[in-house]
Amino acid sequence: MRLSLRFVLPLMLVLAGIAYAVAPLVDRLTLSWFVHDLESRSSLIANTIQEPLQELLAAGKRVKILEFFNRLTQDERLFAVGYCATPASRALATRSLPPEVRCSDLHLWEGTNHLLPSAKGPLHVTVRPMVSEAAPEGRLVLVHDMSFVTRRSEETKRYLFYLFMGLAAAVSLVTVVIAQLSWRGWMAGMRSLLRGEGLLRQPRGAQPSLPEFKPIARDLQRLIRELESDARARDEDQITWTAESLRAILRGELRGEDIIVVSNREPYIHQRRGDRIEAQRPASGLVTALEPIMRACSGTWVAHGSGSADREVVDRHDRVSVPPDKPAYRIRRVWLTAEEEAGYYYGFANEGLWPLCHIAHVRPTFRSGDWAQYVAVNRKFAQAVASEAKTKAPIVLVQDYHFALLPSMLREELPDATIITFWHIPWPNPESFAICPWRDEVVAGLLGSSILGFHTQFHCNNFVDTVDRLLEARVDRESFTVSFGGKLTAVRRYPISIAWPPEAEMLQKNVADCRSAVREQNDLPPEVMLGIGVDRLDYTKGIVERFRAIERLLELNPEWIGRFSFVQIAAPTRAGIEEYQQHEAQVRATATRINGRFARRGPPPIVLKVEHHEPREVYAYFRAADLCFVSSLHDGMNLVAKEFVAARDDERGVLILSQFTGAARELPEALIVNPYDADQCAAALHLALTMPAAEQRDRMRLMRGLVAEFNVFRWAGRMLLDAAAMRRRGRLIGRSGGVET
Ligand code: ADQ
Repeated sequence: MRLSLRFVLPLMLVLAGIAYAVAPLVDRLTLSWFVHDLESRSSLIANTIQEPLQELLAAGKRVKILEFFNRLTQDERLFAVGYCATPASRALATRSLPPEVRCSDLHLWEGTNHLLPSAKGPLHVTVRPMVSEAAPEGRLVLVHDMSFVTRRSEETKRYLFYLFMGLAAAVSLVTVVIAQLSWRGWMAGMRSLLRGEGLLRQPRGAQPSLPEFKPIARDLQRLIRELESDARARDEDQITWTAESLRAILRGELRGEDIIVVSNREPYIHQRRGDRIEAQRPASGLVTALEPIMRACSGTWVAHGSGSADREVVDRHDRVSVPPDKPAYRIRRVWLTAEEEAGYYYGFANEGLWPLCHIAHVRPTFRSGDWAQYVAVNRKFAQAVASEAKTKAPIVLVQDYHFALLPSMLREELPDATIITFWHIPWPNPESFAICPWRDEVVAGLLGSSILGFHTQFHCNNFVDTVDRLLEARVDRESFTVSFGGKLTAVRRYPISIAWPPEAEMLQKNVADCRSAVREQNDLPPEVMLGIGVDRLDYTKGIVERFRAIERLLELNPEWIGRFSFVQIAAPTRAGIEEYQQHEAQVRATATRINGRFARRGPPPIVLKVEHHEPREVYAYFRAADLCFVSSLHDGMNLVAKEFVAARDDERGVLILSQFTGAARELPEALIVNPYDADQCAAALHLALTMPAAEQRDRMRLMRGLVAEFNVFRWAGRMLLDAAAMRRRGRLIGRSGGVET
């Protein structure tokens, strides 16, 4: 409307100006037409009255002549009539004859258009010869009132003005309608461009993008990306990422935003210990990373309530405020029946998706009953999130493979939400993934996300290839976005990490004390060289392959027998799944067999501790060890590798790292190995055990520098800053789309 006025008013003024400019021309034109008419009219009158006037003149009836003239002037336009017998005589005329009309001047006016001004308006004087024998110089004067010409001219000007105004309105209307239509077309095109659509191949039935955008599209997208990466580079150079800086940035960037985290595991588990209730904080990188966000934004964390006292501490909406000593955010607990947990968690998530996504040669098991529970539990969480949302557009952080369907379900419940999904495990190639009977549903479910994060670019590539293979979606490999069902998902790499610096408590005990204490606790001689492995007892971690590598080391370099021991801390996990029970048995049997082979001469080569340890104890083992061996057959990232590096503030110790971990891409200074190659791993073990202190320090320094810089606060902060930028861009596009409507 505002645009219409801005356009129509000037146009009307211009047209009004034109109307006024042409008015004098109209005046002149109408005057010449009317003068011509009056000439004709005067000739007609003169011809018509000639005969009766001649007769009256001949009869000398002056009175009759005057009556005759007066009758003639009853015509509203004929103002006066007069007759001059000679230039010297007095005019015989009606009283209305203007005094300026004198017989002496008539011969001058004959044949011309003579106009006289008067109070009523201009008068038109016509002189016609009225020759008779008695008066050879006789002349008839006809004076017409021309005020009607002025009136007509005014009327004409007025109509002309109205005509131009009407014309202006019509032209404006047509122009505004056309402008609106093309503006909307352009804006729609621009919006789709900014969203990354329109450049790529169109799915069948989709509207083709506006051809006029194509030349600028790539440039525009490149510019946006450059600006974003510029800003990102600037941010990341300038920010030292700590829990505090993350909190401060979030307060600035996401002031007042409604933030909800969804994960299977809760950040605080309430357990009953006799008549006391304890709030346990699981040792998880995820909790460490996301808690500062929740504290900064007073968010809500939706998770499965699994603790024995969880139900006792919640309010009637199943909420509890945490941390217990200083409440800053709340947990909304979702209760699962045993059947739901069996199908959703143990079944589809851990017997289906986990082996499907890890290439560890364990076949996934797919059961339709598990799938049904997985769908139902995802739906249950979607409803819980929707009921916790304080605004229509919250930021929801969905964690891991337990919730592949949640993003699209949430999108239905909260269409304006910004959904960031992080997939903590690898994404396999499309051929491997395609064996899942519900592959399309899983991929489509994830594409409900605004941002979908993986640890490595390789996993991003695999996901995008899978989408390309399975769904009718548009994939832009330049911006790494997928457009599916009219919604855009950005697929991004966010390598997870650990908190840096580690909590002071973890490094409290000095390295020398850790070395002696750990050896003592495990009945190992003080001088024995020590290796360490810390994992959940999971077949993807390559524990059996690790033990075989140790066996091979002792075969190839027997000088290490009795001088090297490896402590494996293995936390029991998913013990309800048969595959894990078999794996545990295999791990135990392999350790026993190898120990049986080499234990005769001194301490056992392998010390297997199948139990959970507190993080402080784990760090003491890291500090006590000469090497840490991470031999995952496939691992999204592997935080143990980073924790070992963080624990070594003495800059000693060697990390042996599987090439199949995400961490291997970030820590090339580790000894990178193929865990399936026992000889290569044995050589790496030997190299580590003999590595000079200076080389250990050089490698450790570089790795510590990387973990310090790319820590878990950066992981969380980067995702949220991207979400904030996405929301800002969305608002901008929304606003520019709303201007003219
Ligand atoms: P996980 O497969 O659990 O994580 P990882 O990244 O190594 O693997 O994290 C394990 C965590 O548990 C570490 O913090 C470690 O210290 C701790 N831990 C392991 N064994 C323990 C024990 N016996 N006692 C105490 N603590 C123990 C998944 C993916 C990974 C990804 C993470 C984070 O499989 O690839 O790095 O998520 O995204």
